[in-house]
Amino acid sequence: MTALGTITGNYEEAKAHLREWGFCLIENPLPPAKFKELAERLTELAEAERQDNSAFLYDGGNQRVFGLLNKGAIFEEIVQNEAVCELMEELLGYNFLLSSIHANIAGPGGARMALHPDQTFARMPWPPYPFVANSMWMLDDFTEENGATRVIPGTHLLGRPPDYAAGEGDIETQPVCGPAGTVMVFDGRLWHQTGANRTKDRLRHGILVYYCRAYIRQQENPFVAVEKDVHDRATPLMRRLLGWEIYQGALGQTGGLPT
Ligand SMILES: O=C(O)CCC(=O)C(=O)O
Repeated sequence: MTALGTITGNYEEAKAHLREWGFCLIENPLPPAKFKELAERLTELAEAERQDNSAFLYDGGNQRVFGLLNKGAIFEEIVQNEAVCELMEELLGYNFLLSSIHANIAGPGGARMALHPDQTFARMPWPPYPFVANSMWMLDDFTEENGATRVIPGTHLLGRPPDYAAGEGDIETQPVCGPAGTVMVFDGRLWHQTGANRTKDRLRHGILVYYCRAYIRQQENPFVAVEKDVHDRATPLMRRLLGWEIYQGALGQTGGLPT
């Protein structure tokens, strides 16, 4: 048991948590050595972007590292992770797409983020299912002190974002904690935020692998933003996730219907 949620290796149980709470926690979908490799690569990238002044720094101590598909083959591996993809299919249906992959590093002094669901781009009314869903790969232990992602369980069922004018942006949230090696999968309608990092010297490294239904526009345009060599070596699953496949014979055509 964590502060909130239950870490499980049983995907039927995880699907029940997604339905009830809007998130689930899955245990080591990859061996610990892979998480270590991810953490090392991300630390190297974040440091290099700080050094060459290209780092995206915000909220008083936090850093985003964008476009990870171009920044190491290990990131290609995690977007295709079998366990996460099974849960994404449950949330987003057949032939869902990769929307983006980037890291969010919560650093000492980093502020709590505004409370939000991920599908704020979608106009109301929302249908009774998510358009998008996210996964947070915990590369460090996520604790309340170091800025674990905070949520309000069950808000995915409200079918709307918080009403900020009515003060709902200030409703108390709870941290979703877990040891490094845990992945939180969450419904795009769930109200959540990055926690404040109240440590003196500990970074919280997390990678957000974000997916969308096959007919929703991807957050990052893969044909413009993803390097040619990544497309060239893409597996059949990766090609589908990037958006190379035609969906239901209708979307993604290049010069008419396939014969
Ligand atoms: O970093 C986190 O804990 C959550 C990030 C988040 O909510 C977002 O990027 O939309």
